[in-house]
Amino acid sequence: MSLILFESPLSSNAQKVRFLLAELELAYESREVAMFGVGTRTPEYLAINPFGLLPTLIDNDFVLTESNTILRYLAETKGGEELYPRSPKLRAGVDRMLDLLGCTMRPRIAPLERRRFANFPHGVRDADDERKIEGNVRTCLDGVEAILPPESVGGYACGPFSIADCAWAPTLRRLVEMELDLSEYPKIVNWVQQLLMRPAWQRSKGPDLDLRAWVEQ
Ligand SMILES: N[C@@H](CCC(=O)N[C@@H](CS)C(=O)NCC(=O)O)C(=O)O
Repeated sequence: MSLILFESPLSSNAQKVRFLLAELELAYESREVAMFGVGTRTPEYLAINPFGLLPTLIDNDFVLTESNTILRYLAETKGGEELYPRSPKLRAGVDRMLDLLGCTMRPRIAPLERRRFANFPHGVRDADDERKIEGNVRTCLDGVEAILPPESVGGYACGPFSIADCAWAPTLRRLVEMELDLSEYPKIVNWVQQLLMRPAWQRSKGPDLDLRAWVEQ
């Protein structure tokens, strides 16, 4: 079996996949591609991933893009079936968390990450602008807190640990790094604590990020 992951330590979407690979104890070859259009827009990388985005997984001769699709594929094919349940209602719960992350949370939190970590727009910090963006993130967190199951059924996104947790971990980590006040969200706080303590996350999360240093180079 040969797995190759095109990734970057700065990519939250690649972190999801690294986390699942670590949970499944799967060996893979890591190929680092520089982000922010540097390595991702080269003809060589575009030939592998025409969107110029990370991550890309190659499983022998099968090339797969889209991080959540990669999570589903690895769970289904590499021994992680219990992490992506078959029963339609349980599966829908996991899919909901994957879609919620990609379609609702990421578009809201990415502008805040860019301002806090990447010093974008350069040299300009606007407290009102950041408060407004944080408000959008909080509206989504209100909903997440409302739908998270009680701690007694497992404490993860859908109760037991699943690929939804692998997907959310890098974004939850950013919430902590941004020091967002999470005190109104006891279920989210418990979820973050459980998730970020997992040995596979500790092994795969990579170094703490200093995007500002990278961007200013
Ligand atoms: N929907 C895609 C989004 C991938 C994505 O936006 N990746 C970012 C890194 S997290 C990227 O490669 N950006 C291009 C770049 O930095 O050059 C997925 O989930 O895989």
